[in-house]
Amino acid sequence: QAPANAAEPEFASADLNAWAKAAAKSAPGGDVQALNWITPDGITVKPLYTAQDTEHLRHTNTLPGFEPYLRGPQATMYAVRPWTIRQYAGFSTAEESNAFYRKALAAGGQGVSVAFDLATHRGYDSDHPRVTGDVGKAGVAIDSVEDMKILFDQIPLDKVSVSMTMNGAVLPVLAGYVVAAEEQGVRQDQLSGTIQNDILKEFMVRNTYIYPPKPSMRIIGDIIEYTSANMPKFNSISISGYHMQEAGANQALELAFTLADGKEYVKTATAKGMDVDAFAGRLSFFWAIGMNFYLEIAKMRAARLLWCRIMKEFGAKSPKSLMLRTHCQTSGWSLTEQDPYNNVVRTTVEAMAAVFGGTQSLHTNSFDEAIALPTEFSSRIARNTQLIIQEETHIPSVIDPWAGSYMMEKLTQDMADAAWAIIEEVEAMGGMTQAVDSGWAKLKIEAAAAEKQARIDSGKDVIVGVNKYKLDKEDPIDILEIDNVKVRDGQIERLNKIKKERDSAKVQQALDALTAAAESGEGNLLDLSIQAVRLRATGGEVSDALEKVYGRHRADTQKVTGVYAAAYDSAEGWDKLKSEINTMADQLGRRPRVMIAKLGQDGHDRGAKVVATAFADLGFDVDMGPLFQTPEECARQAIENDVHAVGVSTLAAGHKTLVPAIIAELKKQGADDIIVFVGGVIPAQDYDFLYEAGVKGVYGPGTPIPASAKHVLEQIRQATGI
Ligand code: SCD
Repeated sequence: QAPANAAEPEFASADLNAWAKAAAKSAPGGDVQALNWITPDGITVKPLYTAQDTEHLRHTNTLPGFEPYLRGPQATMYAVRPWTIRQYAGFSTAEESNAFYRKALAAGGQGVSVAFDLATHRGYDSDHPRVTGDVGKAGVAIDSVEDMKILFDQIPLDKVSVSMTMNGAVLPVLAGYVVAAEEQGVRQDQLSGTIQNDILKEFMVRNTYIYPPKPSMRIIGDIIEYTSANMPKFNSISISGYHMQEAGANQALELAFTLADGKEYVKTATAKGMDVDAFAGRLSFFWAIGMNFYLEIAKMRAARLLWCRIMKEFGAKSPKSLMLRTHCQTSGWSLTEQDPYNNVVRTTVEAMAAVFGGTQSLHTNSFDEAIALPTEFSSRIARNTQLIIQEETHIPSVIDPWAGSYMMEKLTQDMADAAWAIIEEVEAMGGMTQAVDSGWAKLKIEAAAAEKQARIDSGKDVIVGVNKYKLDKEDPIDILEIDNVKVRDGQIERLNKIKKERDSAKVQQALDALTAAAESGEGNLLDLSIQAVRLRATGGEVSDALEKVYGRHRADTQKVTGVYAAAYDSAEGWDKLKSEINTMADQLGRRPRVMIAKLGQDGHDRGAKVVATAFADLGFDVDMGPLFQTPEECARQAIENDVHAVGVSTLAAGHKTLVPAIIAELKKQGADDIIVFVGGVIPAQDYDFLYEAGVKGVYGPGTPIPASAKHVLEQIRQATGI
């Protein structure tokens, strides 16, 4: 047989026009264009890609380990070392979390990733009255270095890299980790790991900030300065798009805002006089990986290309500065409460996208995370999902396996272009700090979230088990419950002991030095925090010392309007509900008024904002409570505004404490005619408890907003007797 010769085709050569004619025969309405999918980012995904699509692309012939690092930061990638399996975890006490980490490491986990409780995030010790419902709930309670030492007991910090998701109380937490290591005999230059330390996205989406933006940026500058001088193996920041996508951003927005945040941090550090190559190699990134499979891979490839371009603009020379390294987490938002074992499949698909995209480190969610904290069983399946991809599939044997795909190369460029246009828009505004400060960036994400919810509620975006193929009956699954009162009592006991045994005068001096440095702008705040924590200053005290000068940031509660209504596609039910609301408004002499509230330290406000937008679009009069209200403050506002109903949005497991508390407060303040409903992440097991406490409606994830609105309207009708 003659050898194959590409110049002499064996078969007839491709004819795109002929294909278009053939395709038109089966395309709806004979229109091949109708097969295109326009993504929420505005990118057109076609049913067929050919060599023509890649002809004019500039970056299709690059190599991994070389600029622009589109194909990966390492020359050999997973062929030599697969990504780190780094499962984010933490709950209850330091003892319990430590036991969990050690078991996970023994069972194949490869790094530690600490989830702190919301009290710690927001700079409150466990004995603070504002955090009664939050201690130990959505993460581990850490008040002092004594807790930190227990957290890392028998985990050698010179060998195991540790990620800490901390942004608000970043100084006492990072200081606590450094001192805990020191007391384990580990030097600062031996420490490897990552601190999230990404405050800009907190102001946009995650909301665990403490101070206003400007002093928060100083803290970041100080941390970059300190770690680059003393902790060369430690990643000083994890610039995170994850929470933006979780809050509703499409991928182009996630990519653009995150890279724009990164530019802002580089500017902050260089403004301190640092050479870009002295710190940029330790900036790392963090993406969400959702169900949009091809685009997620394209996003990760595009991210590396754009970061290299951005760093060159800053004059970076070192390869380490030019290469974008990233952690990824499968999307928590994509998980459903309904038919929850489907979540194992969703997470697997997302994990594969992260791996094909070339992540350095990965967290796979547990299937029960839309309901409660993961159990040991669900955590094992989540971890094994990665182990199976790493060790059974041979996927890691090939570097950047999608390279050369007409589709993937084109989508990579399309994603890069879409994000670059947004980055330029942000630059024109003066950079991300301005875009965040003005509220523009947050509203962009909220609008995307409302659109997405409307597409789901109207059945345009399918979610199996939620808006299609629903089960008639859902069986409850085992969940992990935290005895919050017990954790809090234990923490308070340990706090009291520390305060009794330490040298209080010295502690006060160290705290005063921090306050002075905040005031003067001189000195390094991380250095001073380490000194205070070494003397056993608590996290709350370190945070307070700075709050004296900086104050606490209060976010405004703007909301988008009209977006949900515009994207909601089944007009029939919508119009009927609107007219029912109008009728009620006539009967009441005013519109039915609802306050959407967030209680405790739970800052996840995507759901609250989307519900507020949709209710307003339907014709309710909607008040949005500020974040972090106590039940007492919430009741007062509800009464002052004369609302008919308070809707509590809860995503951080505080509902069993905080919801009965708001009902009791309303009663105490003489307003038990105001009805209370609850939405968010609530295990089925807790529904009866909430109804017995007096709640009039519980709406779990997946409840279409018009359905909950109809139910609320009915309850208001009963309560007002019309
Ligand atoms: C890797 N190495 C190689 C190689 N692959 N060397 C040669 N050839 C190869 N093929 C080297 C690297 O250069 C590095 O060494 C070392 O091996 C470790 O590899 P790495 O790729 O740097 O991996 P890792 O140490 O795991 O670091 C990954 C990141 C890091 C850089 C991404 O920042 C990280 O671990 N981030 C995790 C963040 C996280 O877990 N966040 C949780 C957020 P050198 O270092 O010497 O170069 C959770 C959260 O927010 C949830 C939501 C919420 O709470 O709201």
